[in-house]
Amino acid sequence: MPRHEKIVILTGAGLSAESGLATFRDSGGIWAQYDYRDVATPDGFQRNPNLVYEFYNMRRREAAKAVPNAAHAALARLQRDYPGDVLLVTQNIDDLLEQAGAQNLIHMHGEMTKMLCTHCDARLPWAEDLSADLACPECELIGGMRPAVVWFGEVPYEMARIATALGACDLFIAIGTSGNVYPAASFVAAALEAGAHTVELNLEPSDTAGYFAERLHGPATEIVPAYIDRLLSE
Ligand code: BV8
Repeated sequence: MPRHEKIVILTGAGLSAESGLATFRDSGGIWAQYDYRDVATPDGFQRNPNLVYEFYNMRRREAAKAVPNAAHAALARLQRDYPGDVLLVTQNIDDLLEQAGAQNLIHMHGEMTKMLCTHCDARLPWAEDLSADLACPECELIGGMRPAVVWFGEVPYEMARIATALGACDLFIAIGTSGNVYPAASFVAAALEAGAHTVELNLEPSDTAGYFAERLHGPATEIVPAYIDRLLSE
């Protein structure tokens, strides 16, 4: 009988930092270079679509050069080898967890390698640059293609499935997230409500560190494999 039957793991930009992908709120991070209202809101896209296309095209090209790090690999290993259920909920829009072999995975803020057509709602894989002059492969209309990501003010994906998993979990782990963005930052409170043990694995204490029963700080490529080795040896 595993020590924990249902594990929910929330990950953020800090998980991909050591793969070379910028985080948002660290010094020199993405929000130090761009105002989120210009590039991560529907209004921003309305106002200046080309800036938003370029913002995601640049990040998609960066992500295409990145490879999974030891923390991504450890999470895939946990899913493969742990006898209990392990659900990964990521705020990240890169596909490094999939590349590492993770399966049971929800991208609650969407994926940069998928496009969404604002004319017909088609959501399709799209690894190339996006621009205003492209025709949707589904409805063939031009000018409606946007990254299939969740901007501020938009509803994150699979919230019902996440809420159900949080309500039933007995271990909740947050990795590489600053606890600034809702509803993801409220997941630890839901896990506590469900009676789960809560663990923060982060470079430094997050804004929600106080909610966690256990906190380990350090680079994800060190503390995540170590913690997962512990879980697998219990
Ligand atoms: C919603 C897009 C309703 C994709 C992102 C006013 C108007 C409208 C909404 C609001 C409002 N006021 C508040 C809100 C809610 C808003 C919100 O939370 N705002 C905040 C800023 C106050 N949220 C929303 O709008 C959300 N939608 O509320 O809809 C609703 C709610 C519930 C149910 C139904 C409907 C939508 C939020 C999604 C926004 N989209 N990105 C993209 O471009 O990537 S947000 C952006 O922040 C990314 O998705 C990112 O993943 C996310 C969270 O950031 P983190 O991942 O935590 O990254 P960060 O840089 O902050 O932290 C990195 C951490 O890693 C740090 O702690 C650092 O120490 C650590 N670290 C660094 N290096 C390492 C490391 N750790 C370990 N190892 C390392 N090497």
